[in-house]
Amino acid sequence: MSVVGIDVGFQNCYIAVARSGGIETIANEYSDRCTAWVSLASKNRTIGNAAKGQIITNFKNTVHGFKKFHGRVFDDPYVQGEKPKLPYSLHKLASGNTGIKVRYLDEDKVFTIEQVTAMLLTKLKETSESALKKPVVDCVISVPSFFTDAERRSVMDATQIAGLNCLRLINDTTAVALAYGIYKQDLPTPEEKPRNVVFVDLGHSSFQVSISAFNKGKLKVLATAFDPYLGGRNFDEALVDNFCEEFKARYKLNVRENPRAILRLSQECEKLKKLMSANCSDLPINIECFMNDIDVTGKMNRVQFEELCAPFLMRVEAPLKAVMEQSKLSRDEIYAVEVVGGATRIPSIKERISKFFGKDVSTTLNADEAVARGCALQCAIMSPAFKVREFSITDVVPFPITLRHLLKCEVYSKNHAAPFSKVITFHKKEPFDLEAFYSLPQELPYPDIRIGRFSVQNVVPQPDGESSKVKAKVRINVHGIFSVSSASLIEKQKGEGEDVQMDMEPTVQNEGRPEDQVREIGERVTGEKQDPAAGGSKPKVKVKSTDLPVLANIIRQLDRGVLNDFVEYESQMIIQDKLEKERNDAKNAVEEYVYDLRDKLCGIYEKYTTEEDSNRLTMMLEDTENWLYEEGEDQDKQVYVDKLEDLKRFGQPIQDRHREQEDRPRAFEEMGKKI
Ligand code: ATP
Ligand code: K
Ligand code: MG
Repeated sequence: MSVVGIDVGFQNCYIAVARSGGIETIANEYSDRCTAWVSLASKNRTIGNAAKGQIITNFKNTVHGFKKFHGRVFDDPYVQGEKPKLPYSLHKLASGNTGIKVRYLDEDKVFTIEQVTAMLLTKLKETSESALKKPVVDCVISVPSFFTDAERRSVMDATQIAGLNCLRLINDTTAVALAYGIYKQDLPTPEEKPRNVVFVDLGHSSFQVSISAFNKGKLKVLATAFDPYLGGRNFDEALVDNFCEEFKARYKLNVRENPRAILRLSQECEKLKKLMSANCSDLPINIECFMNDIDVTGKMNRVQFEELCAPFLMRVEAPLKAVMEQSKLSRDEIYAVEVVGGATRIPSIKERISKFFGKDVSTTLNADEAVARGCALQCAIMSPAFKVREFSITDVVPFPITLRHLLKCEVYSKNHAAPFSKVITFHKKEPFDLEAFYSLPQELPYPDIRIGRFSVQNVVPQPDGESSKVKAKVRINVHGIFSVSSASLIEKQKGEGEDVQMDMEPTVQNEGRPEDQVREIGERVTGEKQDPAAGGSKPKVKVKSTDLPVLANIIRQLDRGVLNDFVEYESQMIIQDKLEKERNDAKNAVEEYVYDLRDKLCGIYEKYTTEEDSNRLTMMLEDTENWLYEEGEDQDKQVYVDKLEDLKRFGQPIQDRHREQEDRPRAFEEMGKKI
């Protein structure tokens, strides 16, 4: 069983794995991070860092910045706001969801967001597999703490398309908290006052803050707060806007109309932004042949940058304030403020955080890798094959959830512990629907508050015609996803008396539970089933319980049949990529052979061939080289394999004669040693 943690960032993805030595992050062929880019082309896909190289030549089919399209409809204000900024096209799917339109295999194709993320996950899976040298299936993946049900379900579908088994979707800041706490030897004992630590993650697209209370062997998230639309990209965009205006004035260039130029400018602005984190003085931006063969230059310093980005810098405080208010802690009860995420390297961000809490921020964790490490640790905890310290995590519900039948009742309040199950009792004579939705529209990152409709089926009256008692179990699972997970009809056995309840609505009682209407069941992360009937202290009443089917109709969820088709299609694309790679490798082998042999014919092979043979072979090599640029440019793999065979028929004898000659003195030497 593999132990893998994946941080799927808006810009950067990291993988951490457990090996015998502990948790380590792994690198792909380019670097320790995998850029969240996917490029589609006429023969294959390029995913990760290599895709970034495609943006200039294939920008319309090179997809990035798609993480926050999960669970969102095309008409969503955020999606509409992003649309004009993207070099690729978005498409409204029949379901209303956001799709991505590209050319792939010389056809117009629309991919769902789940498919695009699955492509990225396929790459991350392959990277993990080549590092671990075994198949990777089980993993833990991070999501922003503010991801709603629709977003989480969508990410889960993506993991399934990629052939991964996600044991847990863990919130970014919770993963960081785990990475912080698990190795700490000096945490307070369970009886002592916990140690409260603030975790701040400012990534490329979003800002997340949480407070966790630590005791030995456990952490409890107290509160989370966020600005889902504040991240490093805002600072890049501010710089891009600034230079677009400047270049318009100075060079009369309309940069906005040229997607390629915008992409290049964005990259340069990001570099400039990073340089400004380490440097106060004027820093240059230079782009050669930017547009219309014009070279452009500009400059900026940190003071100007902060002025330009003041509206974004101002937004840092609100989530910090919100998280403190929710936790009801005072500032002197905060032990440390740990910051991670690339954009916390901006000095004035750090200053603002530190000023707010009245203490220096700590950077004891690796700002880039902490999330992935936390994910891998969670995976190790959940894996029976791996021994790690016991460490229990209690997370929180980010948005309050209400269930409506005839009346509304809030089943999960904000910051309610998660994962968590509750049992709600209804008195019904017929099947009924429960609508789940988020209680506070103003807190949600998008306008649609619905979660789904759950139909409790097969409900019948009691034999005496009275209402039946129906127990429905609602839960927030390990992924932070809500559902009405099961229901049962409780039939009174003859002779058992119980008052018939007249009200048809559940009364939610989170504490005190006078009539046991709602029973809370704390859930363990191990996922073991808990008996909803266990733990009650009432005298035993003899009842017969019949399971009732619950039909779930989830908002914006990918159709299950379609999901299976996508699983199939992803594996076809993987095969296609593999075949294309083999074809390219075969072609490269011909090219390499040509160059190698030509060099050697005028060098070390010279004395092993006649001048005539050598000339003929050189001609052949030259013909092949030309062929590779003309009709040989794009052939099937077998054509290249045959071509190489052809060349080898002439080249190999020379090579053999050379090797024989080389080996001879060595053989004598060996013999000499033996004698
Ligand atoms: P998200 O968490 O929003 O999904 P992500 O995880 O991909 O995004 P990170 O990798 O944490 O984001 O951070 C990337 C951001 O950090 C980019 O905007 C990048 O420009 C910025 N960044 C990285 N290094 C620096 C630096 N030295 N100074 C300023 N910004 C930086
Ligand atoms: K990241
Ligand atoms: Mg991140």
